[in-house]
Amino acid sequence: MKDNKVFNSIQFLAGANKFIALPSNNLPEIAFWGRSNVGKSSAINSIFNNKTVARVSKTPGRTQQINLFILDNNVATIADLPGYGYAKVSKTVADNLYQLCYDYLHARSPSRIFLLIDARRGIMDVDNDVIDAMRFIGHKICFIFTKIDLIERNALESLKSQAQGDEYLMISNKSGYGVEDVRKKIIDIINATKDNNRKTI
Ligand SMILES: Nc1nc2c(ncn2[C@@H]2O[C@H](COP(=O)(O)OP(=O)(O)OP(=O)(O)O)[C@@H](O)[C@H]2O)c(=O)[nH]1
Ligand SMILES: [Mg+2]
Repeated sequence: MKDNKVFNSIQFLAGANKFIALPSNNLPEIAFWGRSNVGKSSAINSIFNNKTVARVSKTPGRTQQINLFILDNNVATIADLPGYGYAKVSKTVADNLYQLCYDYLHARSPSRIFLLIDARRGIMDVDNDVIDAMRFIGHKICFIFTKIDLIERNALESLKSQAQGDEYLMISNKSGYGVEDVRKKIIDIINATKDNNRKTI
């Protein structure tokens, strides 16, 4: 990581649909979670300047495992979690994926969870269930409102009020709006975590 807040590299580390199969480490770790198709994988690609490292799909519900990436040769781990709330995935698959994410968040204790919310829809009931679960575990949430290029400027205020005192950021992976703010936030999280030595199982 250079002083000018640009990340140098991101590399795929591992993907698994069983929590136990994920390689553990003690690096600061940041998880990207949110509804299916909200733009998690696209955000990882734009934040870390790599167009293809995380697989982006026009079809929702494609990512059915947790994918881990290593930032700047062991500065941090980035986790791309499978999205929730996609109606066309069977209930069994959806329940298994949710359990996978829940186990991950519970046992692996990421330094921060970025909860991505489609700016056109705002926080939905299905997000609130996840938010409640994360608060129950004791996780700090940072909302990222995505697809800002698709909403009117005057809709931004109502989004801010939805964050209700939690940290929030806004990005467009299409225009690049807000991406630099997310990078700064990630650097702050990494620096704050280094001293605390993130616990892993
Ligand atoms: N207009 C616009 N489209 C976006 C933006 N971010 C992502 N998309 C599009 O949204 C779709 C889904 O993006 P992904 O990054 O695959 O979403 P995801 O949250 O990883 O989806 P799952 O892995 O299925 O949960 C793709 O067609 C992207 O091109 C954005 O900021 N603006
Ligand atoms: Mg994805």
